[in-house]
Amino acid sequence: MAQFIHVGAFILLLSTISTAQLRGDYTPSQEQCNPNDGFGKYCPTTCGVADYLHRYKPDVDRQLDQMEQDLEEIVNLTRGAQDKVVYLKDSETQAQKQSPDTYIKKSSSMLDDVLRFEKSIVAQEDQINQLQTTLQANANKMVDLKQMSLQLDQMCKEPCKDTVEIQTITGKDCQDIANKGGKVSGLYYVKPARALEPFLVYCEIDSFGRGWTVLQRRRDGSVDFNKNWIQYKEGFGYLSPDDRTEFWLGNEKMHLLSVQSSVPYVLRIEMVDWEGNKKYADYATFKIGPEIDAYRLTYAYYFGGDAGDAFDGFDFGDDPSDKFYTSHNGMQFSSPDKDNDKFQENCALEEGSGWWMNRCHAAHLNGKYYTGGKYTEKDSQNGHDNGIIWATWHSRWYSLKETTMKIIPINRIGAGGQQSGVKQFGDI
Ligand SMILES: [Ca+2]
Repeated sequence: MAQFIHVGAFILLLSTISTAQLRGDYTPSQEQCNPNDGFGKYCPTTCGVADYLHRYKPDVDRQLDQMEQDLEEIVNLTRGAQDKVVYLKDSETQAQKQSPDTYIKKSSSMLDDVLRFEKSIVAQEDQINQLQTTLQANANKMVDLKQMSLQLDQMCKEPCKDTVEIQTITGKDCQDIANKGGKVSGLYYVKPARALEPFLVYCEIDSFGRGWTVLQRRRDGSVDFNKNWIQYKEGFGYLSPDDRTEFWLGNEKMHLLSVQSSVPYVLRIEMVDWEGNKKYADYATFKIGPEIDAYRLTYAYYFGGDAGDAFDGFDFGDDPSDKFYTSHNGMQFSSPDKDNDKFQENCALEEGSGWWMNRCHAAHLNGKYYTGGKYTEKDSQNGHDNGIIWATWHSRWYSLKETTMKIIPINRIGAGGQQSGVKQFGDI
């Protein structure tokens, strides 16, 4: 190709020179140039040719470049054409082979589809299995419900029974009821001397004909004893004819019962620990003052028992005044919303219960119910010993399982002797 350009350039050069000469715009210097036969009569000298070439070289170069570009374009076009030919040939070849390829592609695509469908089917099968499981579960539930429905139908055919049986005999307390012939323990109405209305109590009537009026019962922690003044005043929890529930009879009722007669009462406290051991403590001349005196607790003396006299306080070893400040005789009643204690704070509020708080207690039967007995500062509210405590029997970090507070006229407790009372309790 370079050679071709060279020849072309030469031809162009000659034609350009002749054209210029003919136009007469070139006047070569005779002094500088020697005639050269090669150029004939029109002179130009080799120098003139050189000058000419020098003057026209840029144009020639430009034109040569242009030519080169043109030629390159031609070459490119040629090459493009060749490529097209090759492409067409290939296309032809491919066209000949195309049919099998299409089928391969199509079949491959179909395989993909099949795989996809298979996945979808597996997923749907799982869903169907799940739905079948749910369906089966529902069917089972339906069967259960039908059975329950049948049982309920059967029950409804039987006449309804009043499951709470209230005894008909009434009296001023449970001993009075026992004296009038009441022989079974259960629910009775009593009307103490100064009571405006009779109210329901649980009477525990034993084989000696003694009628105990029950004031408090803990047995399973089913009732929350974290209550306020009004609730402790009126009573809370549940009375049951078979002594299966927990309750606080109420400070007002306790007051009315305990002050009604010239014959003083004995308060008996019975306790059961988590090992099944049973102990009791009796207090003579038990009285609860009126509300105006904040239901103050008083008794004459510790009447006996095997649980020890925790109402008299307990020396915990923390302070010399422990025993004095944990005694209960003469204490007013405190509740979380009413502070009548000897402590700068409110014991009842800090411990979450109502009681005849001092600063605060050695005995506390309305404490929090701790299943299992043992508890720690971490378990308790504000780190206080707030369980069901009888410090002369178990540690203050041991909460009792069951408690009962009940009263009986003092002249009846001797029926069969004090020991018989113990024996009776042991037989429960
Ligand atoms: Ca206080």
